[in-house]
Amino acid sequence: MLRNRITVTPRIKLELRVLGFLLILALMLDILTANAQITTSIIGADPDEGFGDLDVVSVHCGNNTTYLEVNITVASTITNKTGVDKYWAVQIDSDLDSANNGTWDYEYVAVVRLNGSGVLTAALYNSTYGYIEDLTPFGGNGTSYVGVYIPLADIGGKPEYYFRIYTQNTSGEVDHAPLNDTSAAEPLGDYYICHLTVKAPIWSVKQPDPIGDVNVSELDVTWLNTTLNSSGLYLGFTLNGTIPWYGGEETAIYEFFIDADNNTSTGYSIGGIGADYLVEMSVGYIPRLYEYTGNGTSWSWSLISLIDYLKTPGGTRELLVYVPSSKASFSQEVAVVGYTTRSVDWLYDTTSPEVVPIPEPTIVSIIVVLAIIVVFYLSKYKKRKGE
Ligand SMILES: [Ca+2]
Ligand SMILES: [Ca+2]
Ligand SMILES: [Ca+2]
Ligand SMILES: [Ca+2]
Repeated sequence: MLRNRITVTPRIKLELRVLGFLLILALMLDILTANAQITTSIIGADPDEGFGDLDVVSVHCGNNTTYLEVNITVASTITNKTGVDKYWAVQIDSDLDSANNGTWDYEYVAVVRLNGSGVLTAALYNSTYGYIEDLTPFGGNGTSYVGVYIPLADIGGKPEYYFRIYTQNTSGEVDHAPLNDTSAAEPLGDYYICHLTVKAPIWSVKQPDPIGDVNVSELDVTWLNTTLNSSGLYLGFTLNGTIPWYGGEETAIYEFFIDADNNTSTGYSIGGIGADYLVEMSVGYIPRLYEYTGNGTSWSWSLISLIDYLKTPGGTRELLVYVPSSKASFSQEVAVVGYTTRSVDWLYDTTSPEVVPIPEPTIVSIIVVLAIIVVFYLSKYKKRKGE
């Protein structure tokens, strides 16, 4: 009896087919839009060192709610070669501890592989190259790029990631990016930063600097901007020219001298301040935070940590960095002097000191303080009445 209650008429059959078709269409659209919605932007560039399709020249990243997309542009059109495997690999530091350790520490590796017959595949591995899952690659043969979609949920779903790139063929590793510059003063584990969300600071102090006071546009500061709040100190240069992508200290060095107690008798004496901290970035490297260890005039600094730039500086006129209060203590209002130079000729630009006020107390903390005062006087008043 019950079985006969549901009779599949031709009309229901048709409706089921339409429903099925719609479901498949929706699924396809979902997959397509999951990938199509991603807009990538350039986060790093590397010189053409003559390694052809295994030579990294730029790196892009972007994301939607589901995927992180990483895209590597190479120096020439990619071709397959019988008997040769080609690899483009992205090492991913997802817990961002490379900044603190000063050594490169990655948790994941996304590897795109082109085999001898021209088939492009990709997979995600852990830090000991244990297989996690297959990934969706794109580009490859006949193009000058390779890219890969990585599910964000499988790499920790973080607001930013640090990347290092390398390429490899059957005989070994070929190119590294950022450029593995062992001649640098401190060849620490530099990397690219992929920001999934950019927190642009609202400047509390903006100070102009003359245009043309140094004849190298990327060294010519036009604005020094600062903000101090309970979470840390934001520092910004606007420059007259665009910041190069690589070249190290020969090309450009950007420095912020920070007088953390606004006291000239402590720290390195420069531009009328006593700098207790220094933030320094050589072009193509990650900004570094140092603490002053000298006698006031000696050039003596000790590295605390690498710190983040808030936006990719290469190819733009803005350098934005952030010093979290977990890495430096700002006891009073802070004074900052900006300085730019390059080691090839030591041409430089320097700014006047800029004083950043201590953060104003929030409404909540004002109410709490007022409440404590009221309770204190009330208890005093009660005591008196009792006497
Ligand atoms: Ca390269
Ligand atoms: Ca790590
Ligand atoms: Ca200037
Ligand atoms: Ca000081």
